[in-house]
Amino acid sequence: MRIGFWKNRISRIFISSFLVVIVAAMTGCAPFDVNVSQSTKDLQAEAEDENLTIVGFSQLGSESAWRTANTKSVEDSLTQDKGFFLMSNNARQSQENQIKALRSFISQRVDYIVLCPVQEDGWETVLTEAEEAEIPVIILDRAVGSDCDGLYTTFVGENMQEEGSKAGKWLETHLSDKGLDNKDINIVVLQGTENSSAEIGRTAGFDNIAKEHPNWHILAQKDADFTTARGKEVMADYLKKYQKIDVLVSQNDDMTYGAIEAMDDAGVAAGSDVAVISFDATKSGLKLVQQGKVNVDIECNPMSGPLLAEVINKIEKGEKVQHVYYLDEKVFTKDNVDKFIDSRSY
Ligand code: GYE
Repeated sequence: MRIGFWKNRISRIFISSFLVVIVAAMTGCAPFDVNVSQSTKDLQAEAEDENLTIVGFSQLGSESAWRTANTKSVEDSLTQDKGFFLMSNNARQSQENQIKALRSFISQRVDYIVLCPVQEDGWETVLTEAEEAEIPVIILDRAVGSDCDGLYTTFVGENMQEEGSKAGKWLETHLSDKGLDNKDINIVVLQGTENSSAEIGRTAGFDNIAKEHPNWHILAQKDADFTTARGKEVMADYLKKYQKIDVLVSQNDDMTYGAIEAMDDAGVAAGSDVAVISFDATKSGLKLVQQGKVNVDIECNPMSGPLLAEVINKIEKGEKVQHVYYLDEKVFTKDNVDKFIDSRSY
């Protein structure tokens, strides 16, 4: 538990910003733009009385419906009336922007940093700077590499390798039910953002099952960056290149939408000519399950905001927290989708 040396955190930001302005005025060279807007100043002044917990949140981007839901979950959970002052930054899929945001949070001496890392590697230096500034870091959603194991307090997110395993186990059952256990099965994969823990985990989880089946042939695994446009492009290439595709594994619903468009264009029936395995289980993805165009949608739960707020409050109270918190996640097929789709908020 970090021993903050100033009781009122907001005054720390306020005073440090004020001192920078003085230094800048005297030397004519601002070490960084001090552009605390009037609304932020008002909020800081207001927060000063309430002693809010200041959280700097580096979100990796807004590439998918899942990401939008994840951002909303955090912003709805870390609100002023719940005791937080949230500074949120969208890095637009750039690690460089995330590192800049973290350094800005460090210089403003926030109480916590929440990082949703666009990729696994390249965080050791900046997370060491946060540690030296005695600012606890919470990793959200995606993971950082093992070289950073001692540099963050806890991880709150999803078990991506388990999600990949669930996909492999579903395919085993699907093929067995159809009496295709020993038939040659041609598989293509649309991977998410390269070197993201979502891509690494889902790929590893599925591959571990696939290697138990010599009759499963993974023809190609290509990065389609979790977007619909790239999913359509890569799937169209696959359809041109491979005579027979039996299964598509698409590592998120947004890429699946694009892949289905490509299959429609090629006169291939998604969900029957090609079995479609998708991830995220957004409402739109579940609708495709109901329509029979997606055979299984493996849930990846973006609603980590409430658990994040709970963990920060535990740390604030000096309570011990786990090093890893995984969210509950289901598997959706035609058999159970109707029970859950109406309650899906994203
Ligand atoms: O599957 C995808 C988003 O990091 C688990 O990122 C998340 C992934 C999710 O773009 O839709």
